[in-house]
Amino acid sequence: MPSFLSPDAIRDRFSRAMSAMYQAEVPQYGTLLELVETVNRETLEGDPELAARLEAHDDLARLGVERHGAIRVGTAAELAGLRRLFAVMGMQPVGYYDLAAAGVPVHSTAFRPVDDAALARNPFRVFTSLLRLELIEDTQLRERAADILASRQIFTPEALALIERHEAQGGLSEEDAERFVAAALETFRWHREATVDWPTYCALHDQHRLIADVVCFRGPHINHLTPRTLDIDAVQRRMPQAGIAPKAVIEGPPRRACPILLRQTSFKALEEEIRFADRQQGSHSARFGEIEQRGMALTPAGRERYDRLLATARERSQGLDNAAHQQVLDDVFTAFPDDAAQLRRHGLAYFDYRLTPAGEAVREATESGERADLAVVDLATVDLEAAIARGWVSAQPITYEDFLPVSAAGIFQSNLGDARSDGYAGHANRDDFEQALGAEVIDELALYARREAASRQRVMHALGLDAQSTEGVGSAAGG
Ligand code: OOG
Ligand code: NI
Repeated sequence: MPSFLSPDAIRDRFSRAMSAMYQAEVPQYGTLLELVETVNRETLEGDPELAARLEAHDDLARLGVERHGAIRVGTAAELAGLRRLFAVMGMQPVGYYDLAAAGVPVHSTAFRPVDDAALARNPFRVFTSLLRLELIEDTQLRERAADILASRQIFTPEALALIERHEAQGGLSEEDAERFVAAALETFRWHREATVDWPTYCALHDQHRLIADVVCFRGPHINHLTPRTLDIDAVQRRMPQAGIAPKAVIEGPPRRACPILLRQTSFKALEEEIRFADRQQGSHSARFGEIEQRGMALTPAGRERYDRLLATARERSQGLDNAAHQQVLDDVFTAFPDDAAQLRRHGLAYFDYRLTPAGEAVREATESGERADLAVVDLATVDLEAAIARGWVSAQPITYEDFLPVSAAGIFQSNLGDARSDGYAGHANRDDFEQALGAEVIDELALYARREAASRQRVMHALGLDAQSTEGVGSAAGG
């Protein structure tokens, strides 16, 4: 029996290697990491209750390693190859994001781990976009771009061989995993040399900077790596002191007592020296820095309300600075409950249920057959709500592990100074994307719903309340 290194361990090593590479190449990323670490430490010291809550639900240990990255590819074969590469690390395509409507000619998914233990270990995610060449209007240029892309290979022979070995054996040995991490890293490395001459670069760049970024280089260089902060407003405020200029506004929902979904901000892409195939010297800008603050995952009902309120706020906050923009968001989002119990009862967010120490005592009593201490309780009346009210069960919001299309478009755009902001006419095309990927993308909402249902079942079983109905509780009741 060969012994394999777990996909979680491979992912953990890979995300650390990627972070080290990016830190060496983009020093501002290192500065940002330090700032985020400082703010996180100060936030936890100032809010021991938050620290305890994160700890109790496996969210604290991962904080220091938590990152997401982003890459962009040009062809179906490249996207499918990435699916196989990320599978070695237990990362699967979750969610479909259409950015064409916001004027960015790509559609995307996020490769990420999906189960609780894997997320707790290291939730490393990579936002992966596929260029939609069909949105280039100029036929000749479109064909030229397709030809250039068709002739490149973004994976090293060693990476390909190890992906195949993983698929054939069902895993990789420790030694192979080490080699895999090093080989896979090559795909995401920055190259100072473009594969095309200067006129070709300019022609593609004139269509859209993103097209030039995807087509003119040897591979899909990682364009940012994003640490997770517990207080994005504080980091945004302190970025200039650290010598980093943040983008104008923080994307996503406003600051809340109960944070929802995802808030993000970034710093502008660097202008980097490039040598073109005709020996022309020039520059290209692609790589930037970003931070994120993650809140709770919303149910379809919660998400619908979020999308509606965000659209209203955006109409009112065009052109405003961050402070004014946040004020508008605050005002508009008063219509969204900001109390965990209410969010849960109204089925707006997903929750993870666990036994409290008091609940553990009830479980032990149940197991040993003596429920003397419960004699006063008519168990038939104890449903999940009652168990929570009795202090046997805690409900902790489930962290949102995914992305937001409107925010993602805002991040793209802040780095594409000249980008068109009017949408492309082409419609979202999930089928095409899945065809290119060679697999279906996983529905992120189904993952949260399943996780919530499993946690509910576990506590009810532990308390010997399985037979109870769970009607009216949280999101499972919604349709
Ligand atoms: C991806 C931009 C989107 C996010 O966090 O929403 C993104 C890109 O620029 O390739 O990273
Ligand atoms: Ni990002």
